Amino acid sequence: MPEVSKMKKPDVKVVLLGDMNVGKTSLLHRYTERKFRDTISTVGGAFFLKQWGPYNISIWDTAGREQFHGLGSMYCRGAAAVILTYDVTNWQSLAELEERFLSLTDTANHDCIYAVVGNKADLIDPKAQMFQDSGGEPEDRTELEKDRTEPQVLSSCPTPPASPASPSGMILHKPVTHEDAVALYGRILRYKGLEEKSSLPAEKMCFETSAKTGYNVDTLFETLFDLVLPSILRKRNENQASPTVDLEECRGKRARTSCC
Ligand SMILES: Nc1nc2c(ncn2[C@@H]2O[C@H](COP(=O)(O)OP(=O)(O)OP(=O)(O)O)[C@@H](O)[C@H]2O)c(=O)[nH]1
Ligand SMILES: [Mg+2]
Repeated sequence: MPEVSKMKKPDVKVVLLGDMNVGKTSLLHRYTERKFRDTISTVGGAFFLKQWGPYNISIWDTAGREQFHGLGSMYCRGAAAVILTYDVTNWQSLAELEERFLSLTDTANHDCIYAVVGNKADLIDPKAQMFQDSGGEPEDRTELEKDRTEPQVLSSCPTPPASPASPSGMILHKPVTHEDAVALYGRILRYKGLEEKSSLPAEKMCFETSAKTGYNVDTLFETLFDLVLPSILRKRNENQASPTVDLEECRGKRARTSCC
């Protein structure tokens, strides 16, 4: 684990939220490592630092499993952007965003940006299926809490999806339309007390991605990074107006004074 005092300080925080199995960890792997690799269900959370121009952005991957639900609002504290992720083949995963995850964002910044992201588009959209990631260099990544980075042995029985069972016991996998996602985005704005007219439009903030092929993954993260720049600048201005005390520096000074 890197020494915390030597780590670059993140200027801003972006958080991935959503039900288990929707592909949050896979999206982050695709973006940072340009790979789709086997995952196991996340425990707790982990962050990855991304240098964006002169700024450092921490991207937080969180656990979707119910047992970690309580941690969600802690991860969202002070977030400048939240990526509300669902699985396009699983309607319940979209419903869960509203029922279980939206309230966790109450601790985010007042000007937090919300993206609604339908992952696994390769399963329903030939465009996403045929997409080929043009590559790029993998990112240096920093992990605070190691969750599941060891490659998992390929299994014919992946983590079961968090879908409800029908009365007959069949798993329900009703696909989600883009209109469903747009409607949810509208309800998120209402929940936040925001006017649609003065907010970022749903067309810009509802994405369909595939962590498997890389479809729309760079567009998602980089659109958000551009959108959080004003938040970074505001934070820097606030810090300049009321500078914080650097404890390390103080300790150093005190030590120097006492030994002279
Ligand atoms: N076809 C397809 N499968 C995907 C995609 N993204 C993820 N998966 C698969 O979905 C399963 C869950 O992916 P994860 O990335 O672990 O999901 P998660 O949201 O991080 O789940 P938790 O950590 O439990 O919250 C794995 O079997 C992935 O291989 C995708 O874009 N397309
Ligand atoms: Mg995960």
